[in-house]
Amino acid sequence: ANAESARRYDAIIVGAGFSGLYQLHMLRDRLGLDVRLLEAGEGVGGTWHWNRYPGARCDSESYYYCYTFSDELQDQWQWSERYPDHNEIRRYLNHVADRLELRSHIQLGTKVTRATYDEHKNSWLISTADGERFEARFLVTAVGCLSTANMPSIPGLETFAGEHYHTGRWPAEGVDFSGKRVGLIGTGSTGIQATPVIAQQAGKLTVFQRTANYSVPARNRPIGQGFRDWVSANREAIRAKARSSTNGHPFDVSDQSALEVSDREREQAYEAAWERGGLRFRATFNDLLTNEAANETASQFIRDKIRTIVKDPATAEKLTPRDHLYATKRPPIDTDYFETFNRDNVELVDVKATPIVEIVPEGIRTSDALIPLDVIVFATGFDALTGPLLALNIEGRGGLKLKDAWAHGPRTYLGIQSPGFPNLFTITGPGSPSVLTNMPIAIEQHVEWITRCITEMRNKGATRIEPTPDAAEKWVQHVNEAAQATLLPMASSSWYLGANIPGKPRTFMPYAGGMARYAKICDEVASNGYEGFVMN
Ligand code: NA7
Repeated sequence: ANAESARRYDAIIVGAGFSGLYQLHMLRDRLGLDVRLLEAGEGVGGTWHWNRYPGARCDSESYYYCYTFSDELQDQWQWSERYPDHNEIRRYLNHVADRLELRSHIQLGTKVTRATYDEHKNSWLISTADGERFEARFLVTAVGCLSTANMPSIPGLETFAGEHYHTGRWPAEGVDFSGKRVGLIGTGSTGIQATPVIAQQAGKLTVFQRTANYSVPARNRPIGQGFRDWVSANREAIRAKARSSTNGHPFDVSDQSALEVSDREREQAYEAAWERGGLRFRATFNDLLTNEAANETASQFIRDKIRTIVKDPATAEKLTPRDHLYATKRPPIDTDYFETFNRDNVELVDVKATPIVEIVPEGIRTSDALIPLDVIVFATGFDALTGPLLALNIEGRGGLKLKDAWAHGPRTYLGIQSPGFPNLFTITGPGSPSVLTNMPIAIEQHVEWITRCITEMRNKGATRIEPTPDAAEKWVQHVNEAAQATLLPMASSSWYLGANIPGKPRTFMPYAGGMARYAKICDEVASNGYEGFVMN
């Protein structure tokens, strides 16, 4: 094939989730660019197109897990529950695609397999699995951070006589568990959401746990009209608060240290947060993510709760996390997770004590038992942040491959661009706050920054932008320092560090300095004539 047959656009966007849809709207409708959005899935929704496993639900609350850029869009939509489930989010994103009339510029079922920068033309050449070719000045990746499924290589999987599924690639038609013997591997946010729901349907559920996890009740519930009215009346304030927060959530973080209150006050505060439910448990005190002794009080509170809820002491002991602190790995929230282990049809296998040896036609063999299974569910997570970008086989200036440029960890400037890859913008890329925040807020900030950048390039007559190696070097260092100022790098098995993928470089990938601080840095960079970038 030659480039002559490529279809030309001003910009190609990859991915039709929250990021891609908004970026398409901005570049097409605000800037008037000729844009095409390529999406591998057969529908819009991004991560919510694929994550349809039982119990799949957002951990951010619906009133702020949505776009905030358009009052009209907000007026046209009503959420039904405190936390939206995958069906409702998918309906919402389809609604947005319709309202903004985006579909005519979205090409579904189109998997990008290669993207190569042509220095001579100052263009990106993009190829797809079906052999289509595109050419565009700008390439914007909107591929998400948790979209490349991690399938552990367990010997014998191909011999398994039953069915197996990864939660992040769930069949649209669903899976019928009734009466079946189900094995679920993994106890991250996904496994913790899926366990109670599968347990209700399955004949028998065996949960294979490698690392015990902290989880706080979500306290999901239907949304009433009173709350909706409050949200409409306070829309601006909610948005402002989310944008000026550390994690993109519009709630207050306590101004007290966990160590400056009496034992009784502390216990009452945790108890109240436990009852209120959700990720805001993290905000009970202001130093839970920065002070080990402070965090230990929260961690211990949750460990005590697990012991109270789970009736069998041996199971409770296995479920009690001891090798990391609360919220140093992404904290799950749940609906009856620990309670589920009181059911007669649910069993827990600690694979640190009795490792999985192999999969056989009948089921999973651990070091001390054969567990017969009809279905295996892999809730084993993702090759986070870098995985989806590396899967695009990106090749920059002078044939530089992204996978080589990032061989020792991702090197970005602001998480948005990488030296050697001109005119490539990575929404929620490594080095941005992304996965540490409420995603839509982080996404809006990125999309708006990229849109402003391209606007200013056009005003100046510039056609190329790329960060200097020095700016990227300093940013990587800053990302590292920001992580070190928190307890997050202490969790040695976390996917923030790439530790869940064998052979992946261990480096703390997201920017832990907070959403507000990050947005301020990005604004200053732009206002200072795109400091650290070469624009010409
Ligand atoms: P996570 O958080 O990466 O969880 C994956 C789980 O799978 C975790 O408990 C892992 O144990 C476990 N795992 C991974 N590989 C294996 C093998 N080989 N054997 C046994 N257990 C294994 O992914 P999730 O999908 O739950 O959540 C991802 C994010 O999506 C979530 O944080 C939200 O942001 C949304 P480990 O802890 O590594 O020992």
